[in-house]
Amino acid sequence: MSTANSKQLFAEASKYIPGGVNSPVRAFKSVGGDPIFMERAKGAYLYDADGNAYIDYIASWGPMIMGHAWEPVIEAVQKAAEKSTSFGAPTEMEIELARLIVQEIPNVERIRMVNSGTEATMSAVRLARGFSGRNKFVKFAGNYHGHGDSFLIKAGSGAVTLGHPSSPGVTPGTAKDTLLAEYNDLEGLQALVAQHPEDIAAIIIEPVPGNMGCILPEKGFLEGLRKLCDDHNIILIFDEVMTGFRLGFGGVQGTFGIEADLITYGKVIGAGLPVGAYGGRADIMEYVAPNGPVYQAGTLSGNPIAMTAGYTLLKHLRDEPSVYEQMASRCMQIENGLHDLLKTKGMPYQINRIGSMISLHFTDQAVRDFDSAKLGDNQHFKDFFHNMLREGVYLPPSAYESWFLNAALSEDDISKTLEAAKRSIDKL
Ligand code: HOZ
Repeated sequence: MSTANSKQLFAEASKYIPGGVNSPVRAFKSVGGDPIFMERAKGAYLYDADGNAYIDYIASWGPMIMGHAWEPVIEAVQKAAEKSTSFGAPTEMEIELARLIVQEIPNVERIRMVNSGTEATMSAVRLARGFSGRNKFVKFAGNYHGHGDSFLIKAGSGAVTLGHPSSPGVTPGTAKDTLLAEYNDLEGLQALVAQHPEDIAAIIIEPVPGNMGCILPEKGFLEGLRKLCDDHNIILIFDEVMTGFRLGFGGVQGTFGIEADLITYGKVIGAGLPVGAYGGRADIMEYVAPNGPVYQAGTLSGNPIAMTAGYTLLKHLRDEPSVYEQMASRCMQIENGLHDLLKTKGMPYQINRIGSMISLHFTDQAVRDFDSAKLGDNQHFKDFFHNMLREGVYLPPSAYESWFLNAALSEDDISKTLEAAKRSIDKL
């Protein structure tokens, strides 16, 4: 398989773009080698600049639930583009998408559209602070909430992939208001809250983390978290940028039956276009400008093309819940197949899976938090990643990222993936 064109494009990109990429994980730093430049994608397949095809297990980090270039979205986007790509004034499509979400997600009583998950989480924390009059908030080690200053402390995803979970450029003044807890450690969290009884505005969490690999909440953890927030008048923010409309239409909230006070969403709201949103309790959301004093704005917020794309996708997912069952069943086939292969090989590994999210960690310890996620053998991951890539399977280029399945994956694609995994694991 030649990747000469990708290599050339990377060399050219590196002259103009820092590191040759516009988002660090794409640079392949943690797995080594040069990134693959994509030219197009259709259904479950990516096609690179050299004409190679790959079965895609990233789905643009979640949102391509129906697969790439899904016709209903493409048609809707083309029609919307003819009417203008941006107005900077309200449009009816913003209402359609907001109404769909508010009507279907029980505790989202109001929703504000923004342009990315990062904007959504930054805005939600600012709102929680403004509403409560408190300054501090809690985040969990290894959770990633985008690249807002106050979140880049023990962050997961690209930050830890590159070995910089806490970024230079974040001032001590900002960092002091971010309190850190360990995921799945309710007692530790209770103790932390007890030390700051009147100061914590919010607890923000990836309720099912996907940025230190995929990790599942242990029994009682999310329930205990909800109760703790109620007991201390703390606003609970679920960051569902990855899990929203993916684990099921209701995201983690729907899957586990737990309601947050504020919820943040990302690119899935725009079917892969640059969109995010935050929503939740009306009393809190009405505190946002122009009704309330907490400021947040954006010319591109509620962009007509992105709203049309998101509405088309979400309406389909609401009406066709079988999409979720199909993706989960394919994901389970991958899980079972990998178990068989890795057990036969006799090497230490863990697989975490929920719905259509899955991750593989080369360690014999259960992966349940940031510390255990760090125990994975990265050399094995690197080798596995590159073996799979050569076989035409595109996995996340970091052991700290979840894999995301899409509904365009066929039985045949799953069989091909497992055959590729067999050859890849044999070579480890
Ligand atoms: N770290 C991001 C996903 N968790 C990757 C974003 C990207 O490179 O596109």
